[in-house]
Amino acid sequence: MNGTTRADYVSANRGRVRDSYILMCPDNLVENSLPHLHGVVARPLATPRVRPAAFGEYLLEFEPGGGGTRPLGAGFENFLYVLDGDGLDIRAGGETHSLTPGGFAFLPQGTEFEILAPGNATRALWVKRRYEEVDGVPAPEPVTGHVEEVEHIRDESIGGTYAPLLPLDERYDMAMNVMRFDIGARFTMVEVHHQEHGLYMLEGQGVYYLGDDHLEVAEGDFVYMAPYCPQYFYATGSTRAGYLLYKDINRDGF
Ligand code: UGY
Ligand code: MN
Repeated sequence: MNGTTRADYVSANRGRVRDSYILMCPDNLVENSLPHLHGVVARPLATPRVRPAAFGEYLLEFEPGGGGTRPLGAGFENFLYVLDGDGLDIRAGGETHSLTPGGFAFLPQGTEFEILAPGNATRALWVKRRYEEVDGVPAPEPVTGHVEEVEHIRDESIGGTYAPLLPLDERYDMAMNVMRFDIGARFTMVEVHHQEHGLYMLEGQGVYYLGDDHLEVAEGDFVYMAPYCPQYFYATGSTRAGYLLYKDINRDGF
């Protein structure tokens, strides 16, 4: 590679690994491949190797025409969110959904999916976890949609809005929320809760207080927050900040 990149200076590294959180920045992400995905660079963000994470989250970079060579997702519930590019075709349960940036699909455990980037390069996030069944609680349904078609609900405790991409009722054991913060917005409390988070910065920048640290975060950064990690965010910069947040919900923690 010609020229000097920020990664040439070790002291420019912003990545952090702590007991209660992990920060991974674009400069930290290593190329991987995953079985049955061809023409796709996979960058694992969280997996159960980050103890105690009970979910996987991957940044997928599709080359034109890249995709799955067979149905994927067996044994897990799966969520896909298109970040940018031409989009993805997701085929599941006999239907094809064409997702553009901001589009998403949730497939309950037991519904495998085919995936293809039919146009030019596309980037997407893939979240997977094992569904936690509860006696007497019906199974979740598939969901597809677009972030701009979902209601963005004002929440004073975060000083911003959240858009639940999935229903929040007890059939669902995971939430995927898009949170948005105007310039200067801040949480009104330091949250401490038993759920874990996978947070991907979609836009803007801000400061995350995690455990005992204050960390600058910006578009493209990923944060894993373990259960009980104290967390507080305030938006900085000159544009709106936003992130996509995974959270396990509606289960008792046993
Ligand atoms: O729902 C949440 O736990 C959310 N307010 N947490 C966060 O954004 N760090
Ligand atoms: Mn939280």
